[in-house]
Amino acid sequence: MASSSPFPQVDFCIALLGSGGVGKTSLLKTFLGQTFDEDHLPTVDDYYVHTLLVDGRHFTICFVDTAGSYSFPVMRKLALTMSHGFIVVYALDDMRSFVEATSIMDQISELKGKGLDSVPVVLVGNKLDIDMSNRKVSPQKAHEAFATLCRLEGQYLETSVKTNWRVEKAFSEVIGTLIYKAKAKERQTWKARLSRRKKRLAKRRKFKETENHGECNLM
Ligand SMILES: Nc1nc2c(ncn2[C@@H]2O[C@H](COP(=O)(O)OP(=O)(O)O)[C@@H](O)[C@H]2O)c(=O)[nH]1
Ligand SMILES: [Mg+2]
Repeated sequence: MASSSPFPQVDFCIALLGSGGVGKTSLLKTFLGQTFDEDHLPTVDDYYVHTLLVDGRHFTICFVDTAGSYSFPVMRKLALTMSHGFIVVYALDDMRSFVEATSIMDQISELKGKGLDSVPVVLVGNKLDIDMSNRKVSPQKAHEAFATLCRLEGQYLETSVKTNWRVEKAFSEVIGTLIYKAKAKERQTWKARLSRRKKRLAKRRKFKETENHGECNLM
């Protein structure tokens, strides 16, 4: 049946968060097959709907490319609330963007980490191609920051969009976890359905047996 909603049905939403200028739009565009752009055009909030074929099944994913920093706090909150997985980006040559990224991870943990289900998050240190003398955050510091947020499921990765290094991995980590969780949920639903059906059949059988023994007392 055709949907009356103007929006396509999506399986998951993944938000890219982080300060302005760290490479969120570049990461997403490169993942979606567009070429790397040296120019920085500040993003408002962009939504990309993309279909992926995994194990013979199509998954529709909405990517939310958010504006950096505090420019649009309401939009930021909306992206946090509506998304199922997160890619939090900072630039390796920018300490402020790292501090901002840890604060964003705190917010995600606060908002999403209270349920039983953990939330897939990848923390990305981008611009690995820069001169290492300009590096402001050590890998150790970043790993430590990630480890303190134990309710978040995921990992820390260093990428370079410029040299197309580990861009795909940043996305496949989050997407892979979401698909795994969706399949596990489906399996659980089927198991529960099967068990309900078995119970119903057993009840019916018991009722028939009682009826055959002439002990049925229904009117
Ligand atoms: N050297 C380098 N520059 C990058 C990299 N990724 C993005 N940039 C540049 O950083 C600037 C900001 O990128 P953009 O994707 O617009 O950042 P956003 O504001 O976080 O979406 C642009 O000039 C990009 O060309 C990278 O891996 N290495
Ligand atoms: Mg952008």
